[in-house]
Amino acid sequence: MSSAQSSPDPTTGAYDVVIVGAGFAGMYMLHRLRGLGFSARVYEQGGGVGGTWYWNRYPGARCDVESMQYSYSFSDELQQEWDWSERYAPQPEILKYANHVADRFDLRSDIQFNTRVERAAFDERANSWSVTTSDGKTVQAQFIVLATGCLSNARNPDIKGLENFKGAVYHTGNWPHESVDFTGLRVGLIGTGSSGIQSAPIIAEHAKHLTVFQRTANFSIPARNGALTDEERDAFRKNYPEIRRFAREVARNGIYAEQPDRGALDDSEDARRAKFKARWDRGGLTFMYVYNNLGLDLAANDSAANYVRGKITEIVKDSTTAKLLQPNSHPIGTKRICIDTDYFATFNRPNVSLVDIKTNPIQEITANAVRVAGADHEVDALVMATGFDAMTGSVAKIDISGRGGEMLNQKWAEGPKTYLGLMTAGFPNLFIITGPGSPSVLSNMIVSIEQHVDWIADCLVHMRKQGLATMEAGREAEEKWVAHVNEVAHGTLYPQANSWYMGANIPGKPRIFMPYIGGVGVYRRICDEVAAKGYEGFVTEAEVQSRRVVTG
Ligand code: NA7
Repeated sequence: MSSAQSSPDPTTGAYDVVIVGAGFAGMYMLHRLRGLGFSARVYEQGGGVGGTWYWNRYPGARCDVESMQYSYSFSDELQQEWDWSERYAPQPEILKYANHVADRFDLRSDIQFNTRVERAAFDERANSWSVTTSDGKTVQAQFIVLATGCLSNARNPDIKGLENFKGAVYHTGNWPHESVDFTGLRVGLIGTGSSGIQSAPIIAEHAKHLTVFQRTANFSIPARNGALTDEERDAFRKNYPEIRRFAREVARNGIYAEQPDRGALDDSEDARRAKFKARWDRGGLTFMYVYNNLGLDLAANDSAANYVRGKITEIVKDSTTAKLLQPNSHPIGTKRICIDTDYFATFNRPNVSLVDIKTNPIQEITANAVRVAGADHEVDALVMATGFDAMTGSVAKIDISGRGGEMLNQKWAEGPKTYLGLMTAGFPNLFIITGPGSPSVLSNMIVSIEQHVDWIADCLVHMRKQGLATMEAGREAEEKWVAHVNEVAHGTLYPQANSWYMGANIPGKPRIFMPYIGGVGVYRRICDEVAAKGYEGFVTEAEVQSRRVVTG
């Protein structure tokens, strides 16, 4: 464990590395760099660590990957000592864990909170980055690592009249720190992605009335959440080496689970139903991994989708509402599948109603109502569960200029281009953690974060040993990787959905399937091979003798 605060170079005042963001990616990056003797400064716009888990404080917020797996693996002491209370940790507990990690590894001294990185410009003469922050200061660093998160740029939709609404408006991705009391209020909830689906049942328990405005009906599987027993925790702890290895190398999505060995249509209808039932009863994301072709074959996918649609009909008493809640516009799993606690049953409550805004979009929001098809649905408060400008949104908020003053936003105007999701050509020494073109949001994020951080740390050590001043993605390697990411995506059903994976939730955003869907194990092997071949596809420049920026 390192404890000393990073000091910049005493003569130049420059850091080796600036890290943007103190979520799980930024914290682990800092920890690794310190251990390797690099000086690093982290800037975090929030008032504390935790990233996504700092901002998403809405009622019912919890992770949809099981806690024993949604946790760091880099320290065995950490994973042995931390007690997760439930199968799926609620947001406050994940935030507590993030704070525990920050304290345990003494990270805070190198993190500047309440500070946004506004601009980063590569200086070609100095081979370093000039990083300007919201407090008006500029620092130099040889490297910049964007640990800005994939679901961190909350997006308020542009709905006519929203500014005229007299009641409180909340966004799930930017929830107040104080508790919000909906008792006795009529609440309107716009959005039925994971955040809407998690929060609706809790809001309904308190509100006088909850009106859910649904544009796209979503598939959701019961979480079957519950307290973890000591035996369950111990079983994980004893087997962590194998569980973590499996998650990294074998499971496509970085989650240790039984792997499917056959396609859905290889089983008889009865056998198929029995398997779907077993997974439904067990609950959780692994519903989608009962067969190996649900993301590839539409007929196979339909069998799973029909099963879930049938379950919705069983749960929801009013047949019109049940029909509306049945997703029909996309194959199951091609929009991030949701994991819920009593979402569909919530519509059986007398104080909950569902309004279809697909057939008739919201016309306008007035001082006290949401107007749809000429009818005013009166509400006292609005909850926007309308999602994020995913994967690229937080990168795009920073003015980043690379070689020749090229702006990253301009380079990515037609869609993000990266080599391995880690670097982008023309922007030397700039790394992105879980960037577009890597498995990222299709995986257990912590598995992907640790892989990227370790790869970047190894890369910086390599550069230091070799006396390299810069490294950047080669244009040709980048083109090939972008084509490969696209090709793999188009071999699946995923591009058929208007999902945030495709940028489809942001008007005007290019429709590109952003994450790499080849699986975390395959991807890790590719990254490791590239490194083993001397960082094949990357372009490097040696240090000029008189200028040694990296020390140690
Ligand atoms: P999501 O999954 O992007 O969901 C956003 C929801 O908001 C979705 O139902 C959208 O409908 C709806 N939406 C977005 N804009 C509008 C407008 N303008 N009008 C009406 N409805 C709208 O975000 P979440 O926060 O729920 O979840 C993000 C991820 O966090 C999740 O996948 C997990 O990985 C955790 P649409 O589907 O676009 O028709």
